[in-house]
Amino acid sequence: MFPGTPQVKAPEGQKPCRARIPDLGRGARLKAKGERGSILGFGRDAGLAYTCPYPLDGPASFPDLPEERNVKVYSGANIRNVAMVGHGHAGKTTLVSAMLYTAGATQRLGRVDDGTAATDHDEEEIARKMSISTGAVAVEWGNTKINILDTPGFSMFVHEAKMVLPVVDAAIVIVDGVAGVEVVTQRVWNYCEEYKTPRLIVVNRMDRDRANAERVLESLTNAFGRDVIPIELPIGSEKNLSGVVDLVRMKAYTYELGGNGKGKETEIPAGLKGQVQEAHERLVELVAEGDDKLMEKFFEAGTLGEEDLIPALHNAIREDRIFPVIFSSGLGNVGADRVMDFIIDYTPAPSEHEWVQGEPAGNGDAPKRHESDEEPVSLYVFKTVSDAFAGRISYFKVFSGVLKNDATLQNYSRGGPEKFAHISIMQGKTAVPVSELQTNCTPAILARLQN
Ligand SMILES: Nc1nc2c(ncn2[C@@H]2O[C@H](COP(=O)(O)OP(=O)(O)OP(=O)(O)O)[C@@H](O)[C@H]2O)c(=O)[nH]1
Ligand SMILES: [Mg+2]
Repeated sequence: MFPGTPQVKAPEGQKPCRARIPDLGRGARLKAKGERGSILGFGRDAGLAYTCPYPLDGPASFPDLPEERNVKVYSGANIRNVAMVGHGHAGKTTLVSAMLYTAGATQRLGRVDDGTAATDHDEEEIARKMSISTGAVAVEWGNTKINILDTPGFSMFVHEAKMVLPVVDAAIVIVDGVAGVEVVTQRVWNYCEEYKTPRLIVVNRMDRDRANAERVLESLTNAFGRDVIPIELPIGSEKNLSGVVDLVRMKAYTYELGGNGKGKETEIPAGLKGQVQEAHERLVELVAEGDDKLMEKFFEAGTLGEEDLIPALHNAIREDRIFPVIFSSGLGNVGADRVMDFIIDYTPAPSEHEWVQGEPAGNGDAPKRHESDEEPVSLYVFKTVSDAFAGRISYFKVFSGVLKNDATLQNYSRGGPEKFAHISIMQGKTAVPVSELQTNCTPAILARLQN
């Protein structure tokens, strides 16, 4: 037992309070006025439990605890679950490495080519320099935790991308800056259509010779229609790629190729101003088209500010009315910070789903579950593999309730009970054991199932 009751830093506008630590068990959860948060920080005392008498919706700090004992708490609104999907070699795994490095989760930029990318850790993946199965990592960016599933793009393994769509709230479609839309890009797009998954398109590898934003944008609109619209433009290309312009906030960010990935806010380059203005106006018009009130405002003022654009774009993306496009170079670490910003601003949080509908058991009704710890446990297994040593391992996402280690649940697809032993959270190649999992804790969790 950890002695004492540390002071918890209250979110802005709320009174500070005392936190109680009832239990030091792994995976213990934070309870705060019916609100729920997941616990990060897998240090020596992973998963400390705290109770706190006010709702928390951001990271809570525990200043009285030694550094390595600090944990962060996230509620549904501060979680994003996304899948990286796209054609093989478009740079999905490298971009995930760039996000991890930029967010300070790794000390160096992991590379697929030298076997150090976090989500390509299998021996076969390292030898072939490509993803073969889905890799999972979580990254903390600002006050949000982004759970990322990195799927393979090689056509023989692309079914993995389809398997994960039911457990994510958005797909990040990665497209090569030279090749544009390729065969597998179209395939993953069709999967997203089937599952109605909101999409954010990242045109990546913009530092390559012959990378061309205009040509790729044309190939995207030809393939997927006029609702595909840039919300960023690159500054320079090929070896001279130096940054991006945010068309919503109308700000430019510059980077050092191969640098720390943190963009510096600067003036929009003079030579790009005309093109940026034109692209901004097209974006504003498209966003206003989907909303009568905004349309009225747009006609009155002639334009819309970011305070209107950001929420309207967020809703349009959630409803699959707009497919925004941004630009990056994973290997050069240009724009990875903006990819994370855009994921947070524009892709839906799990708490935005009112409920999820399960399969009916026998002739009964299909159960509806709300995203809440208070509901009965329901989860969706998106992948099961057989391991020579560990036996049957399943990857799943908890949609409602709290799953305890060693719990037995009813399997609706096959009928019969399933026992969940050794439940863990995946972070790259590391499986972190936990004693329980909360709703939306992460979509990449694994358990050994025994019938
Ligand atoms: N020039 C350049 N090369 C890149 C970039 N991103 C990735 N690459 C290279 O492209 C190759 C493929 O990168 P990956 O990150 O493995 O691509 P992927 O989309 O994960 O590929 P699959 O796992 O096979 O679907 C590697 O050799 C990378 O080093 C980039 O931004 N610029
Ligand atoms: Mg990959």
